[in-house]
Amino acid sequence: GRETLAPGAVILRGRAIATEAQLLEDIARISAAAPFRNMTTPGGYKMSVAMTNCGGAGWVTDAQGYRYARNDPLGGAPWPAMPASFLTLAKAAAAEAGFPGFAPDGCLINRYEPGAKLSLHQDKDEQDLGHPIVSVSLGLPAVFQFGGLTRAAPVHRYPLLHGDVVVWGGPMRLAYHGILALKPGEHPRVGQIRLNLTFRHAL
Ligand code: MD3
Ligand code: FE
Repeated sequence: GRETLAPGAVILRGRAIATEAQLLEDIARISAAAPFRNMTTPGGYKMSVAMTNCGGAGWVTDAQGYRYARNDPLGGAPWPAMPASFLTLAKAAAAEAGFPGFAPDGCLINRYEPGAKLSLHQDKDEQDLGHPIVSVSLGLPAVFQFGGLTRAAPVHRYPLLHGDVVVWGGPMRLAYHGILALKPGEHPRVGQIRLNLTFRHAL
């Protein structure tokens, strides 16, 4: 099923289910080479969400600030390559949501354990904000918060479930959004965590 949250923001419910096994295998391989880590914000806080990346552009944060880096700061090697399973899904979902020709150069992989959250923020570290972002949710359900273009705008809450794919583009590309603290639980194939992939054209 398809739901439109706002102009340019489309949820494709269950769109990733058909390829979940390959996606999970690829996440395991990527995180064996570039481990999940809890990065530090420029303000000195350790993020509760653990992150890694694949592709040519990886999102990182440390005392220097937020940015995209071609190499993993842990060890200095390039991030693992973007697997075909990721790229195929991201491109197809973007096209189905009205963004043909999306060519992501990076994928940020977020891992939530119970209690982990992502406070309300904008994604604006990408060079050209005309490109959409595609997100894929796997594992435990989460409550997604979706606001407006200012921090003061009212915030709506939506569940994001295993297999859901969301495409964010157009006027909503700079909307404030976040994830409430993950509730404990067990997903039959993913375990006691939530994983989220966000595909970006960053550099
Ligand atoms: C709306 N991730 O990595 S995905 C992030 O579930 C991030 O881990 C969340 O926010 C997660 O930056 C939410 C949904 C999402 C991603 C990017 C967006 C929503 C967005 C960019 C603009 C507007
Ligand atoms: Fe975000």
